Parts: sequence; C-alpha cells; structure tokens
Amino acid sequence: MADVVAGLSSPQKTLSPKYLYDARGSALFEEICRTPEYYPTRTETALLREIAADLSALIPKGAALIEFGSGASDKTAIVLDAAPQISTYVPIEISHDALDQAVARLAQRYPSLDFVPIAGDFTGELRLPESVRAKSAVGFFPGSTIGNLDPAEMQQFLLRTRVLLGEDSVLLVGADMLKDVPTLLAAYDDAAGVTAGFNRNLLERINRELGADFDIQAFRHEARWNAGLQRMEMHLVSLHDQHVTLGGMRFSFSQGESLHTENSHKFSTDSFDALAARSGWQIVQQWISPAPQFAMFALVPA
Ligand code: AVI
Repeated sequence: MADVVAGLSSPQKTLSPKYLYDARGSALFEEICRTPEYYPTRTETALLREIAADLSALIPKGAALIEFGSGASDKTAIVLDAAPQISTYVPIEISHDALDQAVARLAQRYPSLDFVPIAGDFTGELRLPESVRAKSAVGFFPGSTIGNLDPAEMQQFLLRTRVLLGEDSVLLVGADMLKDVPTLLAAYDDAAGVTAGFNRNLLERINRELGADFDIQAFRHEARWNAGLQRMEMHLVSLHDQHVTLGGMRFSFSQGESLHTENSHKFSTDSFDALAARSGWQIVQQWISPAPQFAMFALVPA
C-alpha cells in the first residue's frame, strides 16, 4: 500500500512492475508470449536450443543450477536436457503456486535431480542452504527480466548474485537487444490487445486488493520507446480529468497524464559488457540470435 501511495504521489505517477504479476497478470504474460508480435520468448527459446551444447560445456559436474524468478521454469528443461551433469535445481520464485507446480512437473521428468526450491523475491537478500553452497553454482536468469530493473537495481542484483554464487560460478543471463523501433513498439502493443489487458490488470489488482476505485476503461495502454534511456516503457494514459481514491486519499489525473508501469531495457553488447564490468562480472562467452536479436551472456566473476 505504502509503495502504491508513494508512486501515485510522485510528479510522474509510477507503479513498480513487480505488481503486474498476480495470478491473472502471470496468465496474461504467458498469453503475451504466444502473440505473434512478442518475439523475446520464442527467440530466446530457439537460441537456447541452438547453444545448449555450448552451455553444457560451461557447467561443471555435480553443479547446482540456480534460477532467478523461475516462474513456470519453461526454459529450464532445455538446459537440464543438455547438461545431465547438473545434480541440483534451485528455483527462486516469489509465487508459491508457480514454484510448487514447476517443481512437481520437473520432478517427474528428472527423477534423479535434487530440488531445493526457494520462495522469495530474487531482487532481495538471499541465502543458499549449505548443501547447495558446497556445489559449483551456475546461475540462470533468462527472459530479459534483467531489463525490467532500473540500472541501479541491475547493478545491485548482479553484485549480490556474485556474492551468493561464489568465486567459481557462472551466470547465464538472457537479454533483449536494441533493434528497430517498430518491432519494439509492436511487441509491447500487440494487435489483439493482450499487452493492454496485462497493463490494465494492474489497476484491477489495486482496486481488488487495496480497495481503490480506478475506472479501468478511463485509461488506455501506451507503449513508448525512450531512446535516451534505451528502454521500452508501458504507460496507462488517463482519457480525461479524473480522481481516484485509495486508502482515504484522492489522486488527480488530468487528461493525457500517464501512470508509468514498466521499463524494459534493451542492450547492446557494449552496454551489457559495461553493466557486467561495474557489477563484478565479465563476459566469457556470448551468443546472439539473428534478428530480432536476443542474447545469452555467460558471465564469470571478474
Ligand atoms: C517479463 N519481462 C521480461 C517482459 C518484458 O518484455 O519486459 C514483461 C512484458 N511487458 C510487456 N510485455 C512483456
């Protein structure tokens, strides 16, 4: 509540993108991944299949695979199939339901794998159990979820992850690359309106969970390319002057005013290299798909 009130009180009204993912939001995100315009998921999946043997070569015998924000663990099987030397899978996921379902599904497919699920926010302070710390750690952070963090949060996440995974670790990070603006705009504003529904669901969630009175139909979804900050942004734009009440407070929106709900940063190899360098890591290998370009970076402690 305090977070939402603070976001609605700032001059550019803002809400954290992590609130997009209630059960309905997570289902809508999966639907986005199936739209023809949203290329990142299918491009990354194809890339992972193609480079699976290269990834396996980086993974030591008996390693623990630690996945950050694992969700449905959809891409994990590609790595597990290619690297049977992995002994332990550690999914870190804030949604208990998603975590339980993913572990149940993977346990059937990989009966000899050890599972150490951790229910928690991957951007927070994390500790690995002793049984996992004794193993070589391979971090896995696919999906370009790193792009949803602010640059300071990206750096903090990578610095913390370096401490968490230890000196001999490898970190595999998926990152969406800079590309032509029409492709980006279409990916974040699909013709069927799934992304618009995903964005508006945030207001429905605030109404339901915090007792606000947002008129959902009075806001339209807008995807914007911010060239200076190299990111796609999602906004909800007020269609007319209006007030919203929440927790006994009144928030005014003027016509055309936006509520900023998500950033999705896009990278070049140089910008990712610089991010890694200021966060204690270095790129040892990188793979980039043909257009629309999506990258997988293998990092080791610098
Ligand atoms: C989860 N994340 C990487 C997605 C992205 O592309 O930034 C979330 C998303 N937002 C709109 N469409 C997809």
